[in-house]
Amino acid sequence: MARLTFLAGRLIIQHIVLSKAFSSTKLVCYFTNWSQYRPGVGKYVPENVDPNLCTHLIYAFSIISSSNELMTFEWNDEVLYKSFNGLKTRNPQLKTLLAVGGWNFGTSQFTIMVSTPTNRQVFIQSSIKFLRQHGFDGLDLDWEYPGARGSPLEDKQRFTLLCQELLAAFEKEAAETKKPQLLLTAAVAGGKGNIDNGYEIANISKFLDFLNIMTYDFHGAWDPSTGHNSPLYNSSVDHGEHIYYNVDFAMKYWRDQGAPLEKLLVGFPTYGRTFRTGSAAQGLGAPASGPASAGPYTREAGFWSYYEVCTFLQGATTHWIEEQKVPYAVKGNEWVGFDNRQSYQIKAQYVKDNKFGGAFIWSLDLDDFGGLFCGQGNYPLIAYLHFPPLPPVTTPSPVTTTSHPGPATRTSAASTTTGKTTTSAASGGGFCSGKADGIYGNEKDRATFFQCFQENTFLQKCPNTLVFKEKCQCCDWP
Ligand SMILES: *[C@@H]1O[C@H](CO)[C@@H](O)[C@H](O)[C@H]1NC(C)=O
Ligand SMILES: *[C@@H]1O[C@H](CO)[C@@H](O)[C@H](O)[C@H]1NC(C)=O
Ligand SMILES: CC(=O)N[C@H]1CO[C@H](CO)[C@@H](O)[C@@H]1O
Repeated sequence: MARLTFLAGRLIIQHIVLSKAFSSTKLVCYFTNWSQYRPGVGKYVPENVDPNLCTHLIYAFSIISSSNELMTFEWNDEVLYKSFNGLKTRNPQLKTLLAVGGWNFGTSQFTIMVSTPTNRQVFIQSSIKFLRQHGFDGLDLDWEYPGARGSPLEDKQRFTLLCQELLAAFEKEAAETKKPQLLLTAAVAGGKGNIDNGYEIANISKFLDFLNIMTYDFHGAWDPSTGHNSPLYNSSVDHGEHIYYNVDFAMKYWRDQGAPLEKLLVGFPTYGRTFRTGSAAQGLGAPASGPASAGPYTREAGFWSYYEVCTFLQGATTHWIEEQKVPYAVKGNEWVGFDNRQSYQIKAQYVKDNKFGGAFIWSLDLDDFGGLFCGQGNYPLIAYLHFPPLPPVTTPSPVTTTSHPGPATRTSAASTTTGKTTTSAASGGGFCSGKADGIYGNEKDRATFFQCFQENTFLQKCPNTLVFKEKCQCCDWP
């Protein structure tokens, strides 16, 4: 008993020493207000968040009202804020921020808000009140993007003014109330054109506590050929502007224009981007015609959560892009570029080698948070991120580099035992012949379902004891 107590004590001390030594390395994780609507086991609410996984949590998103005030978006945001900020009782070191904006919110209300000193002050004062009222520790600006998507070029300077005035107001409020000062951060573009149009880098870096560089969405179904969502480096198939579309270029571009290293956080996606390819060429840079089928949980064509990727990987062929240090997988005519533990390990080493301030994750709900799909435990990607990084993953190698068989050659059932989901791939003549792309229940076995893509039949098995439900078109608890 005494020995156990002693050991436990040592572990705690080690933990404190370790967290102190690396306390400057941040791991910032985004929570999304819409993942609560995912069906079945995809549903994600603040109760699913592990309060010890990340150093900072960011709630996405709040919006700006037509009277320039910070406000809620979802009908139940205030309830969610409460349980979200309540996570801090279980980890007192944890900091929470509220993000404002996001891709869908667009730019127009930001443009109006920054256009006059009065509008900016209304926003700033309402933000302070709102953040304090709900117990957040800071504000994360997610304007996508100043100077783009309808936002005029002068918004570049006005964004600087917004950051400057927010910081001044946060300092003043902290001095007056004797409360710890609110944090001010921003999620900013990773694409060169948007960076050039959007930010006075050296100026805004002075006012922000840290900057989340969105080093993902570099390639997707909007492109005419396959490319990776978040490659670490460029590739030999990159031409024109595409040579800039990688993590390494974006991070060094921000750094070299005056953003301090310790404020720069590298974006780690917990999702992949998909394409539909022909059957002749299926490598990197192969012709593509739009997205693969939507995932059963995320239900957005072109985009699969890591746990949906895990289902797809059973029976698929996985390749490693050596130049870019990231994997992709192919099955039938579907192609996905994603991140796994191996690419996370290499990117974490990159963060450390280049002395960046840490990493941020988009997003918590897209990892295999419940450990049901990938056979790698809860949060297999996020929990794998350590600073300094763990040694490279060796056995079993998570990627193969075999050349893929054409769809027609995959006639036998190829079931695997690595994950908790198994798949058999059948030929074009099976269940899906004559059927539209999509997911179909299997009357003969409720623990399985058919995924049809261009009349190819893929029999998928639900993880664990889950069964397929027609209502959500997904696997769920029986
Ligand atoms: C940004 O910094 C430069 C150099 O210090 C300065 O000339 C410029 O006015 C600043 N921009 C704004 C909007 O304050
Ligand atoms: C591509 O990456 C390599 C290795 O990082 C680098 O040396 C090269 O300059 C890059 N090419 C371009 C066009 O950016
Ligand atoms: C489900 C849903 O509608 N979620 C919303 C969360 O907040 C953002 C604000 O940017 C909305 O755009 C989302 O639609």
